[in-house]
Formats: sequence, structure tokens, C-alpha cells
Amino acid sequence: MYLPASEGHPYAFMPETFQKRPGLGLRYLAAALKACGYSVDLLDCLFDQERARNLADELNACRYDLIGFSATHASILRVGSVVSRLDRELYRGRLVAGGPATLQLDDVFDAGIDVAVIGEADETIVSLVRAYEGRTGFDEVRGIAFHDEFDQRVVTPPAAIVSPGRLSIPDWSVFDQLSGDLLEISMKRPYYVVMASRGCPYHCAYCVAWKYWGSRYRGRPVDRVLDEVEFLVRTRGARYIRFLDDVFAMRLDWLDAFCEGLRHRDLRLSWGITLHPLTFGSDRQRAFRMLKDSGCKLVNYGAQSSDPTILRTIGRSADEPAALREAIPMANDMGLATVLTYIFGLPGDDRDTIRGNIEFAVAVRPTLVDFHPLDYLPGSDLVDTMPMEVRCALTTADLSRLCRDAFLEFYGLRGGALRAAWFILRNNPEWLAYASRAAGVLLGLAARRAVSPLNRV
Ligand code: B12
Ligand SMILES: C[S@@+](CC[C@H](N)C(=O)[O-])C[C@H]1O[C@@H](n2cnc3c(N)ncnc32)[C@H](O)[C@@H]1O
Ligand code: SF4
Repeated sequence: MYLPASEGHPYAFMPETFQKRPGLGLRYLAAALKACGYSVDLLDCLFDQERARNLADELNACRYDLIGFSATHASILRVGSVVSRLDRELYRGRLVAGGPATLQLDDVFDAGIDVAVIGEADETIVSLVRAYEGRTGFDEVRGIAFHDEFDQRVVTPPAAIVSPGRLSIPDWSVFDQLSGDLLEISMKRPYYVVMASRGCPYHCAYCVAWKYWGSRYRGRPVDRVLDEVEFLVRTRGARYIRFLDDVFAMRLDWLDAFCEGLRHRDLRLSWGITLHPLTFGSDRQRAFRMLKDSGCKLVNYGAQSSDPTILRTIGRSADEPAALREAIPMANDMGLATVLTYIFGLPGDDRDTIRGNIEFAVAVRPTLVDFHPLDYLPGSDLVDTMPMEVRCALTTADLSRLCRDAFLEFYGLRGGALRAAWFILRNNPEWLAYASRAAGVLLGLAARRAVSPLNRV
């Protein structure tokens, strides 16, 4: 099952209200298990606080043989609270967890989990279920951690990397038609997600993607990705696909074949991607043209900072701002929506460097910009190996205020809202209908808060 971030986790309302990107990992696991004849229920509460609160009752009633939680550092406490209300006799030894939270095994076991599956689990999950059936020993399953009969922690050798060509099509039999990321102004419904590669070759100090998935970029064969897209379009009615790759299409020949394949198969859909500022280098113009001509509507870049010293400290390149200065106007001119994301509170950040980020964004004019505070991720170099002295001196409250002020300045005073509105009206007016529904939810939340007795304390 998927759970929302733990109650009180900062910014949890963002994914729950706006960024309803359906989870993908468990759908791969469901497909792998079903292909071996096991029956699987996917309980998706990623954006459903209410159901998550009552989940233990649901699980106790269903009497499953095995329960698997997908967890991040943000949701692992929530896993613990569900586990604490499960029928202990029924579920003793049968609780499994996977996902990036397994970078912190202590927290996973503190949550009451019996077996942690570390890293990609598309093949490990089947081996683990076979161990539960008594067909092999648990110590023969690679890529897991558990406690033996002497309560000693056993961590088995890492599982072999799953060959990108062997991944099956995720199981989408459970799907919420209201899925979609409102921060993606090009999005349409039905909105699906696909991952065309695994692994990230960059080594950003604040991020765990490369630690968790490994630094070797593993692009999936073009035809397999096209088969998945075709399935989503023809069988599930997908009108928009968000590619979740940390960096989409590291190789131009891959992109060329992919875009050509979309046209050849006559797959008319809109899609969006994430790029790194240095992606495509001097071939950028050609790459943007291919993207645009084959339905890509939005490119999102992690800008992180415009300060060269900060960029170097966090393991990025000081050449990135110059690359973005070229890329953003080029993509804008071709009619792609452009998004820059900034992190406030990186090592070396102060009010001046943060001002520098705002000025940079105003100057290069992306369609959207996102300013958000740094999240200290367990497992990242910033948390695990870099000295505390490098950390930014601004407080969490300062950073939240600075993000809010940056939004107000970029979208209000400096005209960003008008530019975004113009893009939406020209390219995707149906976004307004999606947004008005979310605005209703937000107003409801605000009203409930206003009348809550807590406000009168
Ligand atoms: C899309 C995405 C989202 C989406 C969907 C999340 C989801 N759970 O699928 C949304 C927008 C909701 C989201 C929200 C958040 N996210 Co996010 N997200 C991603 C992103 C970009 C892709 C996830 C994905 O689909 N990967 C591909 C699939 C195939 O992998 P997977 O889901 O991890 O599953 C595989 C394995 O992990 C494993 N597995 C996963 N679950 C389970 C469960 C069991 C039982 C087993 C056996 C195995 C297993 O098997 C799967 C197949 O191999 C990742 C970055 C990345 N590269 O993964 C960040 C990432 C997961 N997010 C991250 C963060 C920080 C967040 C937020 C806290 C952001 C915020 N401030 O709100 C929230 C947390 C929400 C929550 N409920 O916990 C971090 C997690 C760091 C950590 N140490 O936990 C990541 C790694 C990015 C980063 N900066 O490093 N996110
Ligand atoms: C999964 S990353 C993909 C971006 C792209 N790979 C790049 O870096 O150019 C999406 C965004 O999440 C944000 N992010 C990653 N780790 C973060 C952290 N520890 N705290 C805050 N934001 C983070 C960054 O702004 C990043 O651009
Ligand atoms: S921030 Fe982006 S480029 Fe850097 S390691 Fe994470 S996913 Fe890779």
C-alpha cells in the first residue's frame, strides 16, 4: 500500500492537493506478482488521509497473507502508526516495506516492519514471496534485511540490477481518474506516469535518487517504453503521460528513436519530462524540436541555485546557470512550457544568494518556477557525510517565508502569473477546470481551519 506523508510533515498538502501523481513502483510489483499467479490488492492512499487513518481496520478485516508498505522518509512514521493498530497475532512476521525509506533501516524496523526490501524490487518481491512459502530460506533472497531468530539483523547481498529490458508493464487496474499534477500546466486527464530509465549519473549532495537507484543510467529499450505508452493510450485512454525519469533521455539517439516511434505508432498524446540543465548540450535546439513535434508540452529543470559556489558545493556544475540562460528562452520560443525548481537553504545560501535565484528566474522567464525549502534527506551526502558547519544558517521558518515571498514576487510583482495564465489560455484551457476543483478543496480546508476550535486556543 501507499500512504500519504506522516501527519504534520511540512508541505504534505502539496502532493495531496496539487501533485496527485499516481505511484508507479507498487504497480510494477503487482504486475510481477500477478504474472506468477499471486493475487494482489493495491491499496492506494497516497493522497487519501481519511482512508489512511482507518487503514488498519481495513487490513485487519481482509486477513492478507502479506502486507507491503511503500515508504519514504516522509511516510515511515505513518507506516508505524498503521502497524501499531494491526492485529498482531494475524500479521506477526508478515509486514514488508520497500522504497527510499529503506535507506534508514533503523526507522523501518522501529516502525514495526519485519522485512525491508532494499532498492528496486521487481524481481526480489517474487523471491521474497517464495521464501514466505518456504520454497527457499530468507537468507537466500538478495536485497533484503530482517532479524534472525537471535534477533540479529541480517542484510543479504544486494540484488542484481534488474535488466531494463525485462521490466513488465505496470498493473494499472487500480487507478484514480482524478490523478494529475496541477503544477504541470500542460496536464490533461486521464494522467499516467511512466519511467523510461532508472539511475542518475549526477551526484547531488542533497538528493538520494542516485544513492537509491545507483549512478549508472539505465535507459529502457525504446520499443518497450513505446509498448507501455501504447498500452496506456489505447487501453487506458491516457491523454497525458508524465515521465518520472530523474533525467529524461540522456542520449539523443534514444530520444530520436522514441519520438519517431510515437509518430510511427500514431500515438497522439501530450507529455512532460524532467531534464538536467546540461542535458543535450550543443544539440539542444534539435532535441527541443523533436520533443515539441512529438507531443511533449513541458520541460522541467532542476535549477537548484544560480550561485556557482553553491552549485559546486552541492556537487553540481557552475556551468548550469549559463546552460539554462540558453535553454529556457529556446524552449519558450518553441512553445514548450518551462519549469525551474529552486531549493532554498542549500549550503552557502543566505538572503543574497536567494535574491540571486529570484533575479535569475525573472531574467530567464520560465513559464513556471518553484521555490521550496531544502529537505534534509537521510541517506544523502548532505546528511550522512558533509560536516554540519556547511549547513545554511537560515531557520526553517525563515526559509518558508523566503519561499512564500519569492513566489509572491515572481508571480505577482514581476508578472509571472500573467505569463503562466497566457500560456494556459493559449495551450491548455482545460487546466482551469481542474484547478477550480482544487481551489474548491483548498477553500474548504481553509474554512474548516477557520472554524476549528484549535484556532481559538
Ligand atoms: C514521483 C515521485 C513522487 C510522487 C509519487 C510518490 C510515490 N510514492 O510514488 C509524489 C508527488 C506524490 C511524491 C511525493 C513526495 N516525494 Co517523491 N519522488 C517521486 C520520484 C521522482 C519518482 C518515484 C517513482 O515512481 N520511482 C519509480 C518507481 C519504479 O520506483 P519506486 O516507487 O521507488 O518503487 C520501486 C522500489 O523503490 C521498490 N519499492 C517501492 N515501494 C515498495 C514497497 C514494497 C513492499 C517493496 C517490497 C518494494 C517497494 O520497488 C519498486 C520497483 O522497483 C522519486 C525519485 C526517484 N527517482 O524515485 C521521488 C522521491 C521518492 N520523493 C522524495 C520525496 C522527499 C518526496 C516528498 C517528501 C516531497 C514533499 N516534500 O512532499 C513526498 C513524500 C510523499 C509520501 N507519501 O511519502 C524522495 C524520497 C527521499 C527519501 N529518503 O525517502 C525521492 C527519492 C526524490 C529525492 N529527492 O531524492 N514523490
Ligand atoms: C527528482 S529531482 C529531478 C531534477 C533533475 N534531476 C535535476 O536535478 O536537474 C526534482 C526536484 O526535487 C527537488 N529536490 C531533490 N532533493 C531535494 C531535497 N533534499 N530538498 C528539497 N528539494 C529537493 C529538486 O529541486 C529537484 O530539482
Ligand atoms: S537532483 Fe536530479 S540530477 Fe541531482 S542526483 Fe537528484 S535526480 Fe540526479
